[in-house]
Parts: sequence; C-alpha cells; structure tokens
Amino acid sequence: MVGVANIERWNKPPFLPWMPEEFYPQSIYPEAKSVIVIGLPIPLPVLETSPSIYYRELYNTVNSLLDQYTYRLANFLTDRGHPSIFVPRDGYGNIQVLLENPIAFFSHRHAALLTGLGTFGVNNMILTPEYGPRVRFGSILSTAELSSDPMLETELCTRCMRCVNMCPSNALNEKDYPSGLTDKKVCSSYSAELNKRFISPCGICIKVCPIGNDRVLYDRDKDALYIDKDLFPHHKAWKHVRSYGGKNP
Ligand code: B12
Ligand code: SF4
Ligand code: SF4
Repeated sequence: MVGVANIERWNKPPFLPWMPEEFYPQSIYPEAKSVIVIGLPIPLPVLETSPSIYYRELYNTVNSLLDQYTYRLANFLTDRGHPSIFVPRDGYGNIQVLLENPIAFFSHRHAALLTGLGTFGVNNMILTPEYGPRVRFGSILSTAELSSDPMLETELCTRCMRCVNMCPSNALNEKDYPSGLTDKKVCSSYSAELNKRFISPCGICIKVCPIGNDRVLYDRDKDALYIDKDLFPHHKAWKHVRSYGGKNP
C-alpha cells in the first residue's frame, strides 16, 4: 500500500487530542513538503499462530523490508533532485525503553491516517480496507511537492469489541481512539514477558479484528474460528507451531 499527504495536513488535526508539534514531519525535517507512507501486509495464517516464533520471524522480516523499501525510495527521490529521508518503522531501543517512555519520535499511524490508507479502530491501530489492522507502516519525509491522496471518509471499525474482549492483558477499553488509549504499560509488560521467551510481539488485537478483505481471501471469516476448537482443525496447527522455537513459561 502507498499513500501520500502534504505536510499541511498535520496542522489541521482531524481529532483532538492531537500530538505535540515537535512530532510533525516538518518539525523533524524542516525542508519536508510531503510524507509518503508504505504499508506491508501481515499474512493472517501466520499471525494466527501468535504468540509464536513464526509470527516473531514474520514481524522481523516485514520490519526489515519496510526499512529497506523506505530507505531505497528516499534515496531514489534524493538522486533525482528531491532530498528525502526514511523514518524507521519503529524507532526505539528495546521493550525496556518503552516501559519507561512508550512513545516514538514520529507516528506512522497518524501518517497512515493522513495519507488516506485507513482509519483508527478501538484497538488503537489503523484499519485498512485491504488488510484491516494487519499491515505495518514505514514513512518517507520528502522535499518533493506531491499531490495528496484523499483521506478515507468512513470509519472502518464496527465497534464489535473483539479486540477488547480477546486482549490477554486487558490493555484495551471500549472507547474510540484517542479517548480510549491502549494501556501502554500493560501491553508493553506483556510483550516484555513474551520477549523473554522469544515469542513477542503479541498482536491478538490485530489477529481477531473482522475488518479487511484478507479475511475473505484466506477464508477466515467465520465468527467461531478462534473459539471453537472442535470445529476448526486450525487450533491443532497453531498448537503445533507454538510448541517449537520459543521457551516455555
Ligand atoms: C510505542 C509503540 C508501541 C507501544 C505502545 C502502543 C501504543 N498504542 O501507543 C507497545 C509496545 C505497547 C506497542 C504495541 C503494539 N504495536 Co506498536 N508501536 C509503537 C511505535 C513504535 C510508536 C507509537 C507512538 O509513539 N506513536 C506516537 C504518538 C503520537 O501516538 P499516541 O501515543 O497514540 O498519541 C496520542 C495521545 O497520547 C495524545 N497525546 C496527548 N498528550 C500527548 C503528549 C505526547 C508527548 C504525545 C506523544 C502524545 C500525546 O496524542 C495522540 C492522540 O492522537 C509505533 C511505530 C511508530 N514509530 O509509529 C508502533 C506501531 C504503532 N505498533 C504497531 C503494532 C502493529 C503493534 C502491536 C499490534 C504489536 C504487534 N506488532 O503485533 C501492538 C498493539 C497495541 C495496541 N493495541 O495499541 C504498528 C501499527 C500498525 C497499524 N496497522 O496501525 C506500528 C505503527 C508499527 C509499524 N511500523 O507499523 N506499540
Ligand atoms: S476488533 Fe472490532 S472493535 Fe476492535 S478494531 Fe476491529 S472492528 Fe473495531
Ligand atoms: S498486543 Fe496483545 S496485549 Fe497488547 S493490546 Fe493487543 S492484544 Fe492486548
């Protein structure tokens, strides 16, 4: 997925509270005129094994591709006379740092919203029509004056509350973003525990979300899929994958 937004969009917050100005692209790179966001999908059948080494490996693969694509696209634009820089897909040292200060210097979710790729869900993630929240983002800050993509006009979240009910650490609440923010300390602590066992991140709140054409594509649109162990052979497959490659609690 690719979306483009003029930096002026950061000056006109679509909701409040918005982020402080020092997080705006033009604050981080004063010459920036446009932001390009790319999104790469998280294939659902792999995410469904989470927490597992399988999802962890996928997460690392997608992260490294995001950084490579945004780095290369930024240099491509720079070589053609439009200086541009990539922003790493995450931007923090390790999970211990996030436990103390769970914020990065630039928000890809807000950038994805402003470039028209999706809208915020109750799970605090950006939901997209194509992959629901199962997409990871990377951004490029560019001096090129590019035309903006339209923002999505309808909210994609149906407020079904599956994410809230299935979060293993009760880190989510029923309120919409940004009035109902994730309990970042609780989610980060859970992630830190999984990390010790080499099976972080968690990602249940993006796995269970019903939004996204990928669910139909993978034939994963039955409501009982994650609950009924007898009806779906998938549970046996997930148990098998989870039994290898990570440490037991
Ligand atoms: C820190 C972080 C975490 C932390 C905190 C999560 C959170 N909800 O903020 C932890 C470790 C818990 C986490 C977990 C997860 N994460 Co994470 N995470 C990030 C990271 C690195 C930075 C987020 C950030 O700081 N945003 C900036 C601020 C502005 O956003 P905010 O906190 O929501 O700000 C609001 C309020 O705080 C308010 N506000 C009021 N006063 C103030 C004052 C200040 C100083 C600030 C900053 C804000 C503020 O302003 C904002 C309101 O609009 C981003 C990557 C990135 N660099 O963007 C990935 C990212 C958000 N994570 C992602 C994902 C997928 C996950 C997980 C599903 C794990 C996984 N990979 O399987 C879980 C989901 C947790 C959840 N449901 O919220 C994806 C989201 C993709 C998507 N489709 O939206 C991202 C974008 C990574 C990526 N490159 O794709 N994550
Ligand atoms: S699981 Fe339901 S409530 Fe949560 S983000 Fe998706 S659609 Fe919204
Ligand atoms: S990543 Fe896991 S612990 Fe964190 S909010 Fe999502 S479901 Fe809850």
